[in-house]
Amino acid sequence: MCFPHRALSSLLSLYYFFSPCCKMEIENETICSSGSSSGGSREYKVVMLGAGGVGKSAMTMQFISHRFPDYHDPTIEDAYKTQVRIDDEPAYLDILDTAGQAEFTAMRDQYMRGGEGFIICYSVTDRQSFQEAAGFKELIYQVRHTYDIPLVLVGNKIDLEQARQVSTEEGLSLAREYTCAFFETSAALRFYVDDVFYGLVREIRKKESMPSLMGKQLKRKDSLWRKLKGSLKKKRENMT
Ligand SMILES: Nc1nc2c(ncn2[C@@H]2O[C@H](COP(=O)(O)OP(=O)(O)O)[C@@H](O)[C@H]2O)c(=O)[nH]1
Ligand SMILES: [Mg+2]
Repeated sequence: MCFPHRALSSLLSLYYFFSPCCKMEIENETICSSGSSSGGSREYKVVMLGAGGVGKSAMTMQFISHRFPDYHDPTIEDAYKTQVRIDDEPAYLDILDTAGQAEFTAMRDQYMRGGEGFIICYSVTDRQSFQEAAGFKELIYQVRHTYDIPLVLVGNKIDLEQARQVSTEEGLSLAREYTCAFFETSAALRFYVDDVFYGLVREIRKKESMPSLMGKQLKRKDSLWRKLKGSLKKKRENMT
């Protein structure tokens, strides 16, 4: 594989951040400001969204185990856990790597409801995947009835600069529309992978610090997430 380092070096400084405007809509669901915890660390429920083949699994694997898989079954939908320190605070990330077309999966509503933050991925080499990314916020809204959800937008595969179909400006413009952080990444080269997950945790923490949401309950979200994990387990058992 050829990696155009010169083109990449100009992209290496890319990190865009748009502060979510302080919408005062309260979610239909209850959210707890303290969240659930695992072994003393705050647990963050993260959902990877995006068209098939954009690199959701590769990014998750790189983040969790610093490895770029040769092959990852595109139909496998699974959850991964890891503990990291972000801004000097421990964080326990529970990452759901979705597969298939989110619009049609039976589990979609469950993970849209249970997730605390979403990473919306597209590939910079695939315009169709960018168009799909533009629809995800609306899908989340249909389930959550608020736009005030922690999000990060990710344009992956920047190592394939020669095959680029989506410009940085277009990604930036969608992130502005979403009022969310934006990163261009390469899961293959592990460029900006940590920044994506750290950025999302920072978004969730920022949202929690908003007084309007203090004191709410996370119990419902926890039980939804547990139910979702149960469905995933059942699906895996049926496959074997
Ligand atoms: N060149 C390049 N290939 C990538 C990158 N990320 C993923 N891929 C490849 O794209 C294909 C789909 O990746 P995968 O993680 O399975 O996509 P998913 O369907 O979104 O989970 C695989 O062949 C990966 O090796 C990347 O950053 N650069
Ligand atoms: Mg996958």
